[in-house]
Amino acid sequence: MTPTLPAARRGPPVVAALVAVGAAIGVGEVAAALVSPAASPFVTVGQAAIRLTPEWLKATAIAWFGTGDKVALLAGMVLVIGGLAVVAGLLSRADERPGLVLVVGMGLLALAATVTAPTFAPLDLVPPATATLVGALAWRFLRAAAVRVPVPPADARVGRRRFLTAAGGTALAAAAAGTAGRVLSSGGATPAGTALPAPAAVAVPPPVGADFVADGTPPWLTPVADFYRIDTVLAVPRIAAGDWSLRVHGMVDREVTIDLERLRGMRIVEAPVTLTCVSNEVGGTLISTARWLGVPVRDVLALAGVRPGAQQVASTSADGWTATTPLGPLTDDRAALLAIGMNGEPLPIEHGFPVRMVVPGLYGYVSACKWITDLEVTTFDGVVSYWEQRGWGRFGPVKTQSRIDVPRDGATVPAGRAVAAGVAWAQHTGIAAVEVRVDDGPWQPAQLAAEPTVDCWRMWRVPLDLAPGAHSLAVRATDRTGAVQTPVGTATIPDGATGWHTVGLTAV
Ligand SMILES: Nc1nc2c(c(=O)[nH]1)N[C@H]1C(S)=C(S)[C@@H](COP(=O)(O)O)O[C@H]1N2
Ligand SMILES: [Mo]
Repeated sequence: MTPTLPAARRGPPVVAALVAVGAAIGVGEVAAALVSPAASPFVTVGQAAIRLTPEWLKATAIAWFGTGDKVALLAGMVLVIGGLAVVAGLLSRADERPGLVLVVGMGLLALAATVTAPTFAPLDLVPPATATLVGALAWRFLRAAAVRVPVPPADARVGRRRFLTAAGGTALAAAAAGTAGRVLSSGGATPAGTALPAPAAVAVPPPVGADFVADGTPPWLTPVADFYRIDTVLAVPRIAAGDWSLRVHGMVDREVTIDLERLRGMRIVEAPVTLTCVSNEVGGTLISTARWLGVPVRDVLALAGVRPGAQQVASTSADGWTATTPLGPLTDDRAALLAIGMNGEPLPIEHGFPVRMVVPGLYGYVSACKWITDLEVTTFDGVVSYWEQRGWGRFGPVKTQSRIDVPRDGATVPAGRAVAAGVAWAQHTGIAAVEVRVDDGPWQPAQLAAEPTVDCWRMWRVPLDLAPGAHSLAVRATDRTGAVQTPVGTATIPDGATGWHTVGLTAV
């Protein structure tokens, strides 16, 4: 008869598996910080999930979690990894392989995510490789200690104390490594203290009478803290000003690479521009306005000399995201900028520090590349952008739209005189009229605020007479070509939502 070992408990192998995957993730963080800041295996796997997420699932995630979709993804990853560790731990009482399979499987996944990332460089292999090795060693060590914790009534104290010391020590080291990694890789970019060059000329007068804030519209210029933010990055690229450069190449007479000092020395322009996201639903808030300070894109393109036959410019960010913009809007007289300043401050990291592109009249996904590092002059078929690859339109001009900000949908207001107010936009074309309709009544022209530039949104207000009862308000805008906003509702994909924004209210 073979001697029977005391049956191991369930808990310790589970704790061992949780701590081992924690150790792998923590070591991955610190290795990334030391070797290749953007190559954190945890973030890289999340980033691959974002790249591979089908459109319908992305739409569902945004519908459920809104702009908190990234936090939801990271939380989901933690839950999945934790759940798998619990299962592997439970299966590992008699055999260490389930835990090894988990750690090595996670490592292979991270390696695959790393080599398929658009910014892959060989050094990026170090963090996932180190993480896998350390995770596997931690698992073998902790599991060996775990199975020595016997089930009572055997004297469990010695085995248990040894295991708790090993697991606790490893967990602490993993947490320290993870924290150190996060802290180290959050250095680098420092927008604060970078003085901005002065613009050569004040492009537009200060916005006087451009909003109806007293009636409930947003301010004409959006404070940076309230400016909407959309991008695919889980960890924002942190580029030190001194490390930044922009390569201009492709269908050009001569390839040029310019650094920040050279860019700052070029002709500086400041212009207010309203940015809009193509994913903005009718009535949505993915639209904001800022004063952008920077160098006209056409001046930078002129340094390189655009060759005949070129049709568009592909811009690439430090994280490998791409946008393609037709040459027309980049080279006509509009304020298409390589921006370094936003509302009088250096560009915040979240909005693209040190340099991003802004083009009036185009949705952000085809123009507003943040953390920009590369401009390739090409043909329409030469480069297919990140979102075009995922089924979104190639060109992305902003569609004429309008929104009711007050009264809010579902509001109860006093019957009688009421003021409705909101915003309308048709960037680079301009808004000529806004009308509001109560129920099936006549369209009533709204009063328009000042229009400092056609590249921005335009605020409106209209006094209404509301009889007691339930009502619905609809708004529609007319742009400066005379085109009236269509009532036909379409989805945001492939090239922007259409339809009239409508709110329901009760007058009492
Ligand atoms: N590098 C990078 N730039 C990007 C994006 C991105 O995912 N990555 N998203 C674009 C989209 S879809 C929009 S709408 C705007 C939003 O800019 P903001 O976050 O400054 O408002 O940035 C654009 N620039
Ligand atoms: Mo967007």
